[in-house]
This record gives sequence, C-alpha cells and structure tokens, in this order.
Amino acid sequence: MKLYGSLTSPYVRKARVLIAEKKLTVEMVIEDPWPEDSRIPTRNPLGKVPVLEVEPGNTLFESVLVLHYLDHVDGKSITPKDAAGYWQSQWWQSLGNGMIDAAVAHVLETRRPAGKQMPEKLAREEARIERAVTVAESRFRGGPFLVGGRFTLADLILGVALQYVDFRCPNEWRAKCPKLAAWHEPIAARRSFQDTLPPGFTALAA
Ligand SMILES: N[C@@H](CCC(=O)N[C@@H](CS)C(=O)NCC(=O)O)C(=O)O
Repeated sequence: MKLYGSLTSPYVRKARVLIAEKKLTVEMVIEDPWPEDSRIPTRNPLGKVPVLEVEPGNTLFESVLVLHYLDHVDGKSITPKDAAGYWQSQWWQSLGNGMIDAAVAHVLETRRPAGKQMPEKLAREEARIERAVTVAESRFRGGPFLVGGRFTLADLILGVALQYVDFRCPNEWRAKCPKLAAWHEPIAARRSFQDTLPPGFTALAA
C-alpha cells in the first residue's frame, strides 16, 4: 500500500499515526495537492490528501474512509466492539475531525492576502475550536483514554486535532482544560505521535 500526502496535513497525519500504531507496511509518498501540476487529482478526483493506494489503480480518499480501511485491514481494529463504546468513540472522532476542519479553515484564511482576509471568518473558526475544547473537557471523565480502557481512534483523532491546533492555531486550551491536558500529554508522547510530528513543530509543554 502507498499513502500519498504531505507531512504537515493533519488529515494525512491521522493515517500516519494509525499506520505507526499498527505497524502496517505502507509506503509514504510525499506529494503536495496544491500546485497546478499536482498528480493528486489523478488519484483522488477531489484533489485532496490523504490518498491511500490499496493496490495499483485502486485508491481510497477522504481521511475518515482511509482510517476506517486501515483500522480493519489487519483484522485487529482498535474501535470498541460494544455498542456504547462504539458510539462514544464515534462522538469523539466527530469532535476531533471538526476541530481539524476548523483549524485548517483558519489557516487557509490567514494565507489569503492581508486585505482579503475576513476577521469574522477567523473569529468563527476560533470560536468553533474554543467550544469544542470546552465541551471535550466537560464530557471527559478523566483518565488515560477517552473511551474504555485502551487506545482507540477517539484518542488518535482528538490527539492529532489538539496538536494541530498547537501547531497552527494556538489556543490556551491546556490552562482551561486540566483533564484534557493530563490525557493529552502521554498520548502525544506515544511513539506513533512522536514519529509523525509535522516538520517545524515544537511540542508544547503541558
Ligand atoms: N475531508 C478531507 C479533507 C482533506 C484536505 O482538505 N486535505 C488538504 C490538505 S490538509 C488538501 O489536500 N487540500 C488541497 C485542496 O483543498 O485543494 C479528508 O478528510 O480527507
């Protein structure tokens, strides 16, 4: 299998962390989706990364589907099997994925020419992130994992989301969210997270 994408994309990073957690054999192919001559649209009509080539000519795109595939491909899914755990995990994944969308939208807005940026758009994305971390803190019971007694996609996705916020859209979430901060520190220290840090990212202390 081959994973196409950039080393700074949080969508790609989710897949990279899962590949590392599961020790799957997947070749990382660095390819930027943004240049006019990018080859990504030949692999994903939507022109976005990640793209997972499961076999020559057969690609999967959209990070949720890519993670779903990688989670099941080895027959050792890390998704909770019981109904309550399954839906709790989906809830946390949606929250984390939405935070990534908000942080990426914020980054893209800041990259527009200064005179064309919309302060209200930036404020709306910042408010989304603020509400999400507040709700995460109040919903989380505390402990080493968000759902059940082991690492799941919920920990992976929210862990990546918060680190992307640290990287591109800093928010003082640790000061306001002590349970989340205590949970995130060992998650971010996992080998899979350490080995996939975006270039230029300096980890923040809890
Ligand atoms: N919903 C997509 C979003 C992926 C996405 O937006 N990736 C960015 C990189 S961070 C991209 O490829 N952007 C290129 C573009 O929008 O043209 C997913 O979850 O995979």
